[in-house]
Amino acid sequence: MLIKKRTGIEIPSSQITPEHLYLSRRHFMKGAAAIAAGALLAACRPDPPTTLPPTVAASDETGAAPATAAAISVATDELGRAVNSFESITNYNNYYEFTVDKQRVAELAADFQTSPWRVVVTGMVDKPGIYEIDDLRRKFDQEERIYRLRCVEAWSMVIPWQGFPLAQLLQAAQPQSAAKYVRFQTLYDPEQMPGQKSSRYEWPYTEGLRLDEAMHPLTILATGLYGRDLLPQNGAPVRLVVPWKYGFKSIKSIVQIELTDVMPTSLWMAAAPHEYGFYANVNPEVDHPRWSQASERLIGVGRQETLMFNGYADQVAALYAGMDLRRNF
Ligand SMILES: Nc1nc2c(c(=O)[nH]1)N[C@H]1C(S)=C(S)[C@@H](COP(=O)(O)O)O[C@H]1N2
Ligand SMILES: [Mo]
Repeated sequence: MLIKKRTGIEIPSSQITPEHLYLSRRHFMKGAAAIAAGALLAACRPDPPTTLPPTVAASDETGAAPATAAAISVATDELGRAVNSFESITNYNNYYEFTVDKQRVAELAADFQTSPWRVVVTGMVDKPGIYEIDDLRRKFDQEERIYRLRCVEAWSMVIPWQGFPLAQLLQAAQPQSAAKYVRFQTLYDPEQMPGQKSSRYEWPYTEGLRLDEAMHPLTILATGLYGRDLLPQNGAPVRLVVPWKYGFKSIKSIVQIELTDVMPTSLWMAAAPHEYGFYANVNPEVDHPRWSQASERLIGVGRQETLMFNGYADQVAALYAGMDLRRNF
């Protein structure tokens, strides 16, 4: 876990690590031509072997040349895995409200209105509240966290988020002693989010955590990545990030956070209860009914073994002491 404490509301670019600036500038300045050429290169290059050490410069899937070792050595997670490129993180997304095509989310979400935006904190709390997005940035210390994101579909990325621990917001709301769970809800607006017109899922997207999971210091509300505000495709203006759980728990574009004594039913639990449970902890030993979870494709690097709790076992395994992780999947 890499925590760089950030103070203040907006992170001035002078405070962003030179490595990130380097990485982002490298990508922002690359023209479409370079990317297209890279894609060609990528097409005729095999996936690196699974044994590739993560510290080896990881090129992104656009095939762009890897940054120099010196430039990326700091922009890694605590396991030494290089952060994915800004392009990868913002152009390969799951956001079913817009489309199920990961490579078209960015384009279809581009005009999504994320301002003004309010987040309601409600339910079993002594201090319910309505927060403007700027309140969230101002009232809670913004930090940078480099986290692995492991999708249940067996691909993964390393993402440098900005945000703040959800615990800070919950503490401000003062949960009542009967509160046991936190339920999160995405904006419901089928005009802006055409995917919500599909009756296949029970909209709006909802997710849930046990209160102790929600209070865990690794659990954050993210408002940015790579030193910039979130783009719509990544869940602007504010989304959850729970790095030891499958990516679908990290609900995007949140408008409501409710404390409750009932275990919330998530959109995915409702859609396919035998495939998606409440916990959804990353677990290489418990396969998805339709595919193995033993390994994953780290975008830009290649296939590698999946780690228990996505590599955060030291910090979170105690939350599940004595639980049958096969039954509580
Ligand atoms: N509202 C909402 N949140 C969502 C999703 C979604 O479809 N809708 N997809 C989830 C899934 S499956 C993953 S893997 C992550 C992807 O986050 P990213 O696109 O920012 O990498 O968002 C999660 N949060
Ligand atoms: Mo996912």
